[in-house]
Amino acid sequence: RVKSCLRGNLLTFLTVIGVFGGVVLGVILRNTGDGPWTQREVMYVSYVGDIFLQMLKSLILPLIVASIITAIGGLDLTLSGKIGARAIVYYLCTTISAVILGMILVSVIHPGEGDASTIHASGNSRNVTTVDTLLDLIRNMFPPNLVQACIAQVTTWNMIYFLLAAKNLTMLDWQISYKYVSATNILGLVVFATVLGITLAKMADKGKPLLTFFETLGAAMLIITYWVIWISPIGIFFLVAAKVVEMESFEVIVGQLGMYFTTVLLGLFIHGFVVIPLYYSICTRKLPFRFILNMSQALFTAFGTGSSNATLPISMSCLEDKNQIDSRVVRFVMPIGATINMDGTALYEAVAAIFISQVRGMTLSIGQLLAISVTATAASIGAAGIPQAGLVTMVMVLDTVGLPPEDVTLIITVDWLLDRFRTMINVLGDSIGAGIVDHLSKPELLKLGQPNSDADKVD
Ligand code: DAS
Repeated sequence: RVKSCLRGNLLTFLTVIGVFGGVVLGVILRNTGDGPWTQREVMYVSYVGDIFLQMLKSLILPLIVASIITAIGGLDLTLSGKIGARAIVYYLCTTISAVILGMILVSVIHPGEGDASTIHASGNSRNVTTVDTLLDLIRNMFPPNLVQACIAQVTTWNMIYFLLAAKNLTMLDWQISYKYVSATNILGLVVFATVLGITLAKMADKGKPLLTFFETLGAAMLIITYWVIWISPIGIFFLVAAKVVEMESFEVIVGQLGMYFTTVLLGLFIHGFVVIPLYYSICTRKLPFRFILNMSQALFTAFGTGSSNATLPISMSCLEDKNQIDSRVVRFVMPIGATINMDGTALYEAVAAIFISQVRGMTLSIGQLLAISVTATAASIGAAGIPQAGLVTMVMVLDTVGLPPEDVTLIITVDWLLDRFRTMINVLGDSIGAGIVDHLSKPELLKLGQPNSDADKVD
């Protein structure tokens, strides 16, 4: 136990060094050469980090499928149902409280006022759709593309199409891009694995051989994760350095954009380190400090990669090895949480949509604010756990209040940095959720006996 504790803390220390060292290297590299770095030059800096990211991504698919199938298949269906219900209730409560917090902060701070010099307004906002009746509200809540967003997970391909769309494509093109380029669908994978897990649980002994296969696959994935974790400080070092080198100058973070940046960051901090810990302490009657400290390796990886999905193997490892959370809970709720529970993203989408309406000089009605809170929640569910996915689904929230998709270009310059912070809060929210569900399910899990997760341990 002492050895693994020392190893774990050494890893966290090295990861922290990786993040801050990456910033220092990035700043040094930015100041060398005679002008901005080309994409090709940046690629040389990020190369090692990209390999690390690919290693993590290669684990995601088998890890998510094996974890969910093993977790659900290994539990009796009543308990699976209870664990799933507890997780979903937690996800809805924390996401809605994140949206409400964001709306309060952006309305009080009002970042959309003041010095507009940093805001390059592009395009003109269409006539605002009035949402005065409940019918309007419902009609506006679920524009066709929002449903698509919740079904067709955002992928890297969509990011490319989105960035084209953010230029001057119409919303229709945007819908087309969603429909045809969504290459992988993590949400669909989670649903499939859940259904297969339930089926194997119902099949009892007949399902055992397949269940054993997925148990072995999951154990192998976590062992590989353990090896990859040791590379994370180096990978994060180069990923952060490359981002610092290529980002637009910090000078843009002033005026309205600076106030917007501060509002989102303040909201993320309050939600992540006050609201979510409050949920934890109320549900478990314990203080959350040690729990959060044990997740720091995952939080710094989330910051370095900007991806909940890529961080998932490390989040699961921190929960099982450092916080001693039951592996049946971790492997059930974490893949689902990383896919649909994004508190940081929901808060950010609500703040950004209202900020842009402030910049446009719009006064939003109660109906519109309600519509934003609902679509921000739904859009965060529809966002995939990949870099800047929240920026893509934000277009649905803007559409609710009649703002054109191009308006995301008003905030795009600072989005890559905000994305890292909101990804950290997303991962923290998922992890705290696993801790709460584990605590609430403890009596039933103890009756089932210890999980056979020791097979995953490596010496
Ligand atoms: N980067 C996303 C994640 O992995 C969050 C976002 O884009 O809002 O959680």
